[in-house]
Amino acid sequence: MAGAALVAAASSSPALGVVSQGVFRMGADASWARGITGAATQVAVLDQGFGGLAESIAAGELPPLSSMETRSFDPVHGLEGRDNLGGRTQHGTRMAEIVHDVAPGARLVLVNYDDIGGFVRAVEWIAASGIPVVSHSNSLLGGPFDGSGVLAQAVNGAAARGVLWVNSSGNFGERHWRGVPGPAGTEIPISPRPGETMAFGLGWSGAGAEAVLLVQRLRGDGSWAEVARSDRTRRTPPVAVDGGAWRLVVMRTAGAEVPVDVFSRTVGFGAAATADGSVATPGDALGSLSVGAVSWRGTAPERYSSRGPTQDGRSKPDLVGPTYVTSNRLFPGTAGTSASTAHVAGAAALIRDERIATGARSDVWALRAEILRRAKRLGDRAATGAGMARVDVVRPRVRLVVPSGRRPVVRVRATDAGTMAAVELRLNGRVMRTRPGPVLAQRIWLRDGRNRIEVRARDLAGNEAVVRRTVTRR
Ligand SMILES: [Ca+2]
Ligand SMILES: [Ca+2]
Repeated sequence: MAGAALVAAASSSPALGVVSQGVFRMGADASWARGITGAATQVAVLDQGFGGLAESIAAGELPPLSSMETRSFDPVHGLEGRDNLGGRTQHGTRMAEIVHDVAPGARLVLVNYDDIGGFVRAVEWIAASGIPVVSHSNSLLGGPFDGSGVLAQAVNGAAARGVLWVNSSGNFGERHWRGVPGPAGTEIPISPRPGETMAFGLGWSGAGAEAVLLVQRLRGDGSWAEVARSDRTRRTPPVAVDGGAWRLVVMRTAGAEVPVDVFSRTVGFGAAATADGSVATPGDALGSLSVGAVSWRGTAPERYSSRGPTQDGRSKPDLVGPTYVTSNRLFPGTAGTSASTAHVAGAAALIRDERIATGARSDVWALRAEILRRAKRLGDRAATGAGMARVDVVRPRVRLVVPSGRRPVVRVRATDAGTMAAVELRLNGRVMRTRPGPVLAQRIWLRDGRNRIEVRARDLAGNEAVVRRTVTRR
């Protein structure tokens, strides 16, 4: 079949474990082919928890502990940590596995935190340690979301000290609401399922304005009972759902009428959701390279992937990374803007190493600019920014060898340092059958008269080469 995709699944080797499909989508393997693996760059994976770490190392999906550094800013649970809802989590371990897949030579620093204070201390430690790249796949739901919040300021501070901060834009495309609530309150309908745990946050811009979010449950007599309300961090505590009917009420309590953003950790807002402006913090930070999600197979942003603009009208996310990948065979289909972010952080390590190897500037702003320049443009800029993260920006190499004598055979060869996606060969406008494989090596038997040959070769990172040649045989 002409144009057949030559790569379908994650590749696997005893030395590297399972390697994420996103590696090949970004063309990270083209860097590996030149000996660039991230060995000159430390990458901090910042998360709330690293459960399952020993199992991952034993499975060969992460380097031995002696080759990594760890640091915990969770005084209660240590590196194992807990997630936003207080549950056990392996999230950080999954993220580290992805960074390791993309940049297997990079030295990983696993850092976790419990909440806002721990986050700020972790950021300070990372910046003071001189770690050049951070992968952080988490969002805080307490605003503001205009780049001025506590987390955003911490990230900006790290960027000013030379840290390339790669952050998820968030998975809130269907879990975000925006409106101007009145003093009597505005209702947001929700339909949580029994067994779910809910948590919400809200934010607004504007001095003097205040708002509060109430989580309410329907009573037997038809009135609504308050179960939880947002605190001074503008977040509600987790609420366990054991059935019943629920709603949110957002209420202005002081100051001018301003738009208020409400985010939900788990429960969708259905038809009431507003996808625009759904970037949480610190993905809203100026100093953050914020990452949205596109499947490693596709080009369209995922519906859940948070979209810009920020509350103060800036474009975010900055780019997207591949998601729905398998980086550890026990966890197929790791998804969300989280996985995308870890891929981009790994790509940043490779691109930084390339710049160091060629003597180019490797500081945070030069690196950031090059990552955005290399990205493969996609549609829907509000969701995809500069496009899909890409390490490999070199087109496939196509060679046509035309015989000088009377031998009626043209030899065609198409190769790429990364992974080839498709090669199409046409003779006089007709697609020729080609043998699938990473390298196209084909012979074309010429007919008498004019032979129009066209070769189209596209790598998985989206670089295409088109070569046309007319050979006349008498
Ligand atoms: Ca792996
Ligand atoms: Ca290429």
